[in-house]
Amino acid sequence: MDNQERHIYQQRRKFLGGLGALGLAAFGNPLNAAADQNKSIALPFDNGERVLTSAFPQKSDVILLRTRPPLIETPFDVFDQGVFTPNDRFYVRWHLADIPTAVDPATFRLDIRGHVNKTVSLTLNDLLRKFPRFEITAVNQCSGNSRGFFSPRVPGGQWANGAMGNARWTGVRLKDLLEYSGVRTNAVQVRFNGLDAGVIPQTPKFMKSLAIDHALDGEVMIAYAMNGEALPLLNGYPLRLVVPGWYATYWVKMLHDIEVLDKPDNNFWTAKAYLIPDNHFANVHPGEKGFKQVPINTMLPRSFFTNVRPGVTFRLGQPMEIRGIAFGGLHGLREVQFSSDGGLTWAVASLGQDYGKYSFRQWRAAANFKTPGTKMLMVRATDTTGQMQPNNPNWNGAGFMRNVVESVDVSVA
Ligand SMILES: Nc1nc2c(c(=O)[nH]1)N[C@H]1C(S)=C(S)[C@@H](COP(=O)(O)O)O[C@H]1N2
Ligand SMILES: [Mo]
Repeated sequence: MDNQERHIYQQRRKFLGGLGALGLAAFGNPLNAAADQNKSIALPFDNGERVLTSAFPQKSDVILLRTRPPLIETPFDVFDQGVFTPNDRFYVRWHLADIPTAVDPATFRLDIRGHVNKTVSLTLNDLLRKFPRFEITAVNQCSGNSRGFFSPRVPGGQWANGAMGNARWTGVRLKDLLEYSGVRTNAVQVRFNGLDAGVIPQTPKFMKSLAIDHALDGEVMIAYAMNGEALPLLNGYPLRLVVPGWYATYWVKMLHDIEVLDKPDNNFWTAKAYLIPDNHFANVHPGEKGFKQVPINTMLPRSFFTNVRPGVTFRLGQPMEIRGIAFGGLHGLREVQFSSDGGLTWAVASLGQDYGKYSFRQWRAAANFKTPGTKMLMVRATDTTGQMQPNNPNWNGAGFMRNVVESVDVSVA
């Protein structure tokens, strides 16, 4: 067992040690947290100055984008420390401002209704006792991760690359719950609803739907734990949907209501929001109009440097380890390649432990510069279908699905 595994194992033991892990849920005034003005961080684009805050419940040293509803980003150095993103550093994104500041695990119910044979209302204990435990490691990435790098700039949360995180999710398969309730033959979609709401009643509830076959694929799950502990409130306590390989907009938090539908969901958040240009990289020209749009769906491969910052100086002739993280998106990761000469030549990076096809994976490569000057380091990932990250960035008005090859300029002296 390496250190990371041991840590997870201990966390898991702690979790298995008692249902007490699900028994927390009251916080004082968490959602109006004021920033701790002492620490700040500069994200690498114009207007990227941000405050680091520990004022939100169960969160420490995270990047504040917006207080209410919360938008908080993971500082990128966290990703150098391991492939599991700690819960207290994990990014947070909510659309609506009326978020419960406490959820009582004793009275909480998860309802399953609609086109089912029997309507059910499950307690957290039911989930723990009546259904097999299911676990998967998967990357949770916001559709708008890296939006701040779009050129020309686009409106929306100005994230750098930290609107993502990787965790081991524990809970139950959605399939098991739907089969328990009994899906009727004419079902087409399943809709998920959380406990959050807008401040005025006219605001549409945040609900997302999945096709029935997807919902029943045996991988889509309902998590009650993240990295071996109850979900932090802001990451969806007590339950959230986990949709491996799909953008996080589908990962409905504080999930309390599942409705099986016999016609396609027409609600705002499924039918009108989170649409992308209907082409592989969600790519159009600024100003382009009249193109077909479809709901955002599966994630593309990405790779990042975690131990090299732009502008650092490397010693001439001194071997250096370059490392980072990568993931395959919907399909697993096949390979990561590294270039230390601006993409003229590429070497295959070595990969760290494999925690499954939806997980982050660490990569490592060696660099040894023989000439001084400015060098461009690049990294690119290929998934198991042979799909590689593109050389040119995509663009769309919502700033979704960035996955361009990452590069960083360093100097050698
Ligand atoms: N109930 C609810 N679930 C939600 C959202 C929301 O606004 N309300 N936002 C979604 C979006 S767009 C993202 S990116 C992820 C963020 O997950 P996290 O806050 O746990 O990182 O939650 C998803 N689930
Ligand atoms: Mo998102």
